[in-house]
Amino acid sequence: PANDIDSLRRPLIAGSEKVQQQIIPQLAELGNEGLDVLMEFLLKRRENPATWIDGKAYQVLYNSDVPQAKEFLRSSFPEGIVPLKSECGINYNSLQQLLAVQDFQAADRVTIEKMCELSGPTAVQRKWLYFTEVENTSAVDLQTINNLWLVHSEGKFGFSVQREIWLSLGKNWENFWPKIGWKAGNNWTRYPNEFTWDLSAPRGHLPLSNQLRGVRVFASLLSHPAWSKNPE
Ligand code: UYC
Repeated sequence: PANDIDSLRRPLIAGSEKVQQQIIPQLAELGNEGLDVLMEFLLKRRENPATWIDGKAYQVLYNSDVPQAKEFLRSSFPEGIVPLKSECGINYNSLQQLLAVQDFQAADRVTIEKMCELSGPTAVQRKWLYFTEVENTSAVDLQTINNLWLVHSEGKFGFSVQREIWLSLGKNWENFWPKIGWKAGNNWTRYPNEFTWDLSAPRGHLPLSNQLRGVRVFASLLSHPAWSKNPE
């Protein structure tokens, strides 16, 4: 195993994302020594914004039952690897934890709840948003939610991914829905069972945004300044 570790350690640190993506599960198979390399990797990269590669390494440690891994995360990354910044005093720990175990369905529900919390008590009671509320939502908080989704989904899910696809289609909704798996032919995908709650989903499939009351809320979300401003 010592040999295996050495031959994986170097490409984990210096390899391309594709190589890193393949190496992380191999290290996970190698027990404590493999986990040590993942811990070292996360510490080394912690000054830089977390990417989905960090997310993969973090998830291996988070989902391991090895005590050293648990202790490492408790002391070095108690709130995960995405800074849980909020301008509105909102706690994103529950979202972080659901995404760390890739429970995308529960994370999707919590995302809707947090978006309502961000808009205030009347939106929380209503359980859905007005587009005017979305326009006034904090960019910092939206970026936190989005970064959590990106980092824990191999960069596949998140509002910024949806925005990128939407823009690439010239903001054409009818082309957009099938592209992200929300409509097939004339049929809307039915909530919740017809949606794909794992990484086999198309890019941009999650998080969901109920279209029952029209497209304006989603349009406001995808047009929000949070996505054109540099993250702070
Ligand atoms: N649902 O079909 N959706 C709900 C989606 C529509 C409907 C929730 C997404 C089309 C009803 C979420 C799509 C439609 C409810 C989503 C989708 C429809 C409901 C839970 C593809 C009928 C019960 C959160 C665009 C043709 C609740 C919430 C209610 C719920 C998401 C029906 C996350 C992405 C147009 C009847 N759907 N939704 O908001 O409000 O309740 O009555 O989008």
